[in-house]
Amino acid sequence: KDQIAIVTGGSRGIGKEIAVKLAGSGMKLTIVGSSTQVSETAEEIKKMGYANVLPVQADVSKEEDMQAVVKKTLEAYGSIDLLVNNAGLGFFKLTEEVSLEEWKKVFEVNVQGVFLATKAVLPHMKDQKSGTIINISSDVARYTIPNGAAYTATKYAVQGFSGSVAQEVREYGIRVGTINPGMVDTYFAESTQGLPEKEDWLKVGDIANAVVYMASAPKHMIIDEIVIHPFAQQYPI
Ligand code: NJP
Repeated sequence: KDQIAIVTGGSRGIGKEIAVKLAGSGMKLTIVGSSTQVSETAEEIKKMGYANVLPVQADVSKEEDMQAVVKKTLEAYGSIDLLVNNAGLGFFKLTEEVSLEEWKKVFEVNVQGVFLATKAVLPHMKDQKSGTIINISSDVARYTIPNGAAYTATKYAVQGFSGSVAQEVREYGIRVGTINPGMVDTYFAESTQGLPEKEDWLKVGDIANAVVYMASAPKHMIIDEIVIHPFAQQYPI
């Protein structure tokens, strides 16, 4: 049977490479992004030789959008086996400089978005009694950092949400896990991918490989969490 995946934030950065590697592993895909870039990215991936890439322009923080993503995926492919909650944003500044709008926005995308996408796929995964949900969290949920309290708080929330849902859906054969990357060279936090100063950082493929590994684990096995960071980034262990 064909294996079907939804990747949020699949238009660039880590999510785009997750999409490419999942397509390379034989999966059919829906990629989600809030801007029109998602369609261009789908065309790019198709040109690599992977025909089954459906772009859906949707905002993960909107319930009707995420319900529509699931509906369109089921109409196109008939099933959903993997959800990768990857869409996310971050900004880094002193706490007193964070506006309430910024605080709300980062929670809406990073936490509410994970909730709404998960909520939308669960009825289908429960019916089919299988499925995998991988949430791209962050190493900041394991090792707090200064100047990123709002972002850090969202990723702790993703950890808590993931652990709780994992227990809830276990009896349906559904696996939930997180991947917690350190610094990855992407467009994250208004950055640009490929800058020379990010040469030592993780590459998008490092995280995409972890997703493929986690998603393709045999059914008797669950990988709860992978923490992965550049060798150049030292943790206070
Ligand atoms: O970031 P970036 P990454 N609805 O900015 C999409 C985590 N992480 O790949 O909406 C739907 O290159 C956006 O598309 P668009 C991080 O927290 C990263 O690095 O069209 N989609 C784009 O495709 C995040 O969870 C680092 O602009 C929305 C994508 O999300 C994940 O990795 C370290 C959206 C963002 O691509 C991927 O981030 C770490 C919305 N409302 C964790 N808002 C790191 N890079 O160092 C955004 O620990 N997107």
